[in-house]
Amino acid sequence: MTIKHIPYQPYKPETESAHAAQSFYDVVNRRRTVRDFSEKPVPREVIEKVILAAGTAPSGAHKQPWRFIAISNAEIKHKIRMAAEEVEKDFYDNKASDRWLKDLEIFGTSPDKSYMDTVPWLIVVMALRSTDDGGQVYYLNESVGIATGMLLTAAHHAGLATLTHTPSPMNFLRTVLGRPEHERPYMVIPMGYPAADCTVPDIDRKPIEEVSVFIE
Ligand code: IYR
Repeated sequence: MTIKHIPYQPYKPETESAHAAQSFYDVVNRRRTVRDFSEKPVPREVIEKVILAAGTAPSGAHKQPWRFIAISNAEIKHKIRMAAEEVEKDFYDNKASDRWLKDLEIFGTSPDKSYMDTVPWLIVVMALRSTDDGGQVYYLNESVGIATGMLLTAAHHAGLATLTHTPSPMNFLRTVLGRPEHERPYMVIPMGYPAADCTVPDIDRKPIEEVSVFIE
């Protein structure tokens, strides 16, 4: 049995595709990972829309195997900061290889995650290992990865800055947040306005020749 099919309503940009593609690129090309956030509040409604945008991602058999835990509660953010700093200390002091630390050196990252107290929202992305009623999910990492990318893009489009944080191991998130077994912590995304004096590393992006192969 197939689900009822309805006419597709194509999205038609107001300008021709070449122009629309250029302007979207101009917008997303300004997205940067940010580690200094402003305390300026972001209304819950904005975060809800950003999450809804993320949830438009395609997923294996349309199981939508994700949940976005949006935290503005100062105590919970602080708890997450403390637990994240503990695992990060272990990462920087013991777990990371010399090569890894060398690759990170230029970015000046460290176990200090004080931005978690400053930023108005922490979004913890959960990958659902099964549906809420115990059903099978498919292509879990691919599906959640796409949705997370869309979350970052939607936040950027709304003028918000983000950071992709992957404390390792991150199982503590499920305990701190009291989430069920089938939710696997996938990423922590601080989301808010950048601090007024925020700086970012002066890096380049690979040119089209390097990131693509065209077979025409
Ligand atoms: N998770 C650590 C380390 C880290 C690893 C990579 I790869 C980065 O691109 C950035 C940081 C941390 O958050 O500091």
